[in-house]
Amino acid sequence: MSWGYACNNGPDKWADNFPIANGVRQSPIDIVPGAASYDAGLKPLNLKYDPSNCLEILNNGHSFQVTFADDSDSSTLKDGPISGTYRLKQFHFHWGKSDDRGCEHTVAGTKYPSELHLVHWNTKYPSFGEAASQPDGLAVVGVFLKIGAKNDNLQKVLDAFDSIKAKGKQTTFAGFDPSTLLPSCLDYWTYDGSLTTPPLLESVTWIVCKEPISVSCEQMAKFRGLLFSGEGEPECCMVDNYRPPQPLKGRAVRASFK
Ligand code: E5Z
Ligand code: ZN
Repeated sequence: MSWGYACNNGPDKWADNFPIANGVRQSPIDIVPGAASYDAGLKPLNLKYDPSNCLEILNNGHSFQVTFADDSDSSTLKDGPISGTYRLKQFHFHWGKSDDRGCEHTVAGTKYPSELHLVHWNTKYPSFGEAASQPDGLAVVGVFLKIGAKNDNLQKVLDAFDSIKAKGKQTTFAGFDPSTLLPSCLDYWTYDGSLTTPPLLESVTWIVCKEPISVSCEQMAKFRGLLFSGEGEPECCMVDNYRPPQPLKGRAVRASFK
């Protein structure tokens, strides 16, 4: 059986096939702001995204992702806690069945209804696939979503959902600027972690933004209309596709802000 988010194949079962689930730098974590240390040496994030790199939107059966052309340095993350140049590969979200849960990271136990992940890979490696198994291979920017005003930039993504309802469906999605999904303040926490889905590789420098972006209840309902299931299979709504916080195991969490 392949991994998922149900009782029989969900986060509690992942260690059966991916023993690294019990590793030393697993994600997500509960971020305790009072226990994070301000590091004056942490630089501001330097994000430059070219909307013409945006290619397609895909329901992969675990989430949906928007994929970018990553064969040049035109959409990159630099500075912040990392060295060198990381290219944007894709962004995706995790969310809950109801508005009281759905994020992966939590902040002193506080849960948000969703979390956005912008996934970048270190160009000192030849490809995303090779970077994904290196300790400094990936950098993921996490952004919390909180219930509030309708998000008109996010709506452009949601408007494509009719074409990707079932697992395996994809459609072209051109010209979208992912920087329109970032909060106005880019203060962040950072720590060394992992992919939050199998293969759970311990290759991610996590950069979690302090400031959430807004999403309306109606928009959250649209996320929950996607399906884990493929066309022709019994319909199973895509909800609760998040991993709960994992043990910190002595890791440092640093803050870019006081
Ligand atoms: N939720 S997340 O941001 O931590 C995240 C980001 C990216 C992935 C998973 C979770 C992801 N998964 C695909 C499988 C993978 O990219 O990571 N494979 C890596 C090795 C590989 C050849 C890929 N080898 N191609
Ligand atoms: Zn993710």
